[in-house]
Amino acid sequence: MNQAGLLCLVTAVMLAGGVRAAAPITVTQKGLQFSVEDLNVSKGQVVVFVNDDRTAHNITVTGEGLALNGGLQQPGAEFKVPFAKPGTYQVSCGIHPKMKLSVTVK
Ligand SMILES: [Cu+2]
Repeated sequence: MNQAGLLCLVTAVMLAGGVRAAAPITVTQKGLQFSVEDLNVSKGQVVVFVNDDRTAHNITVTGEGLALNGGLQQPGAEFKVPFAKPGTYQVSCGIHPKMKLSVTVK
């Protein structure tokens, strides 16, 4: 096998081996709660927060040095959060304090 062939093979193995981040996970907000209370994701995985309520929400994400505020999220809107760093994160709603979700990134 020549060098170009070897490079091709290495690339194919990397792609097949899940070097790419896992597919996005969707979490919905409905009835003033998140669809799950605890979530495990892989490093680099994206969580898509969908507002399935008739009222606006405000996603906040804190943990591992991250402090993210998604702003006002209207009904039907999506908010995507990539979790790049392993650790534990708290997701909540700035408008509805009872809405809480814990995300563990491995
Ligand atoms: Cu809310």
